[in-house]
Amino acid sequence: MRGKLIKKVCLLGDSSVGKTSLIRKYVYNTFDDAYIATIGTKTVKKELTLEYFGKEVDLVLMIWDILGQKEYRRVQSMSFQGTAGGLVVCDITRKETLDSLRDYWVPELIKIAGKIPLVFMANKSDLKPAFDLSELGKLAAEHGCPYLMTSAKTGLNVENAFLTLGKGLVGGREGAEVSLKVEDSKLSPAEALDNIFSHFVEHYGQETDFAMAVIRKQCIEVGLDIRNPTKGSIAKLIDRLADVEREVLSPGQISKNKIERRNFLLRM
Ligand code: G3D
Ligand code: MG
Repeated sequence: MRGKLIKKVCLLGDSSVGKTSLIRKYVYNTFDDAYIATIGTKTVKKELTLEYFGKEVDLVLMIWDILGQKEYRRVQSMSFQGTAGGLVVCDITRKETLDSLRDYWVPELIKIAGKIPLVFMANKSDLKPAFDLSELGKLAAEHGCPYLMTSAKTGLNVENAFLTLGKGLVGGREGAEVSLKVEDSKLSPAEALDNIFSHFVEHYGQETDFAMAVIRKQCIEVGLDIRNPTKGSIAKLIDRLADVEREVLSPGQISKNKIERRNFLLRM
C-alpha cells in the first residue's frame, strides 16, 4: 500500500522577494520579469514522490502564496493556520528582507503553526548580494533548519528547496532517510514492461499467478512479444489492462493506473 500525504505549505517573506516567481518556476517552469501583486492568497498544487524507509510516499503539496505586505496581518494569520511547512524567502539584494524574516515572518508563522519544518531561501542569487549571507545561515541554524541559495530566474535550487521541505514533511525536521525517487531515468522496453506488469499485479487485487495469467492472455491478444516489445504493442497492452480492471476497480483508480503505466512507457 502506498501512503499519500497532503500537506499545506506556505511561502513567506516581504513583498518582491520572489515568492510568486519561485512558485511559478517550480510548478510551471516559467519565469516572468513582471511583478504580479498577490491579492490575499493563491494556492497551487504540486505532487511529488519521495522514498521513506524504502517505501514510496506520494506527497501532495498545497502551496500557498502569501501576501507579503506586513499591513495585512490578519489575512496572513488566517493563511498560516494548518500550515505543515514553510519556505521563508529573503532577497539577497535587500538586507531588510532578511531582518523581516527574523523579526516578523518566522515568529508569526511559528506562533500559529508551531515548530514546523522550514527551509530558508536566499533568493535572487543570480544577482550581487548586498549583505553577508552567513547571517541567513545563522538564522536557519537557530531554528535547526536548512538554507539554500535560490534563483527563480535561473532555476537554481528551486526544485531542491521544495524537495528539501517535502523531505522534512515526510521524515521530520531533518528529513532523515528520505530520498528522492528517481522518476526520470530511461527504461529499456523490457524494463518498462517489467514495471507495467508488476504495477498491474500490485493493483489488480488478485493472486499474483492469476494476475500474471491475465497479463499473459492480454499480451497474446495484442500481439506483444516479450522478447521484443514495441512501443505500439505496450500502449495497446496498457489499454487492455485498463479494460480488464473495469470489472474490479473504480473508474478513478483505473485512470490513475493507466497514467502511471503510461509514464513507464514515456520513459522508454
Ligand atoms: P513576491 O511574490 O515575493 O512579491 P515576485 O515577488 O515573485 O512577484 O517577484 C518580484 C520581482 O523580483 C519581480 O521583478 C521578479 O521578476 C523578480 N525576481 C523574482 N525572483 C528573482 C530571481 O531569482 N532573480 C531575479 N533577478 N529577479 C527575481 P520586477 O522587476 O517585476 O519587480
Ligand atoms: Mg507575489
